[in-house]
Amino acid sequence: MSLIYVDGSFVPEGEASISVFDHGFLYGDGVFEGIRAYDGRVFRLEEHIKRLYDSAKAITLEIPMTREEMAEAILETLRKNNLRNGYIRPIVTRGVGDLGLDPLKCAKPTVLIITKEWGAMYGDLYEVGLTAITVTVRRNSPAALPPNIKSLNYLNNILAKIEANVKGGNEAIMLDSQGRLSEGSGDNIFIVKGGKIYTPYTMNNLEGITRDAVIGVARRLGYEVLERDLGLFNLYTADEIFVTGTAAEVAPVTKVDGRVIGGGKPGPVTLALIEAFREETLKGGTLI
Ligand code: PXG
Repeated sequence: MSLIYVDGSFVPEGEASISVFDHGFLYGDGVFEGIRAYDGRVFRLEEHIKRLYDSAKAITLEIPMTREEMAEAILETLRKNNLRNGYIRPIVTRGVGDLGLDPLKCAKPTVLIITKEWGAMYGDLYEVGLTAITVTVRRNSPAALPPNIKSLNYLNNILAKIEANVKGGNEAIMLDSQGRLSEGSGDNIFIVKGGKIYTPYTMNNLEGITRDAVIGVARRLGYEVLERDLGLFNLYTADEIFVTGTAAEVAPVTKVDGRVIGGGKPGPVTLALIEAFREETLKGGTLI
């Protein structure tokens, strides 16, 4: 059984708990990260911690430890669990309050770190490609709940995933309220057209750390990568589509809304990026 970091202590999984009055539970009032370790190295730990603290800042949540202490707590949780490959989920909630939603009633944020073994999220779909569905549920408007905040409030994404499941897809693709391409339920989206790689601006999606890493490796391989407003037409007529995320890594999409993409199999650019990203995860990183 794994050990969970709960407010500075390591607690066996079966005993790790939070209060029913915790506003993370009651209102989704909190932030989190999804991080991965590969072969004893935590991939882009500093960037994940930066995003965690930025998300917290945006919701005026003061994390009760320094970034260095957070990094050390993450590494220590991995060590305590003897994990060299796995998934890491730091969570900071507003903490215990009363039944009213006012965060001023919450005296102290709750800090949790969960770690787990984790393999390839989409199994053998990396070889054949995902079937994606563009869902009717629109991505939260940045004017209401900015998608850049990795908050505990994931219902928008879950509604998208439900719709994809119902319609027989492996992943949902979300548009924003203007019909611009936004992102998947838990990953960023890219298209390849005429040898160039395109991805939406990050106004209407989470600024993914895998997205950033993939843009970096793609440019190093010599591809032009452009941020651009994209719509359904760009999606349906793409030569290749792939999604990126800590869980998904780089995953090809070969079918969208019944349209076959790139002959129905992962294309050469996607395959090159899968390979280059894999290599990237095995070098650098923070040693556990
Ligand atoms: N968009 C959204 C909405 C996400 O939640 C990404 C993009 C990709 O970001 P990163 O930084 O991971 O490249 C995410 C991250 C899961 C799961 O269980 C999803 C994420 C992270 C960890 C687990 O589906 N999404």
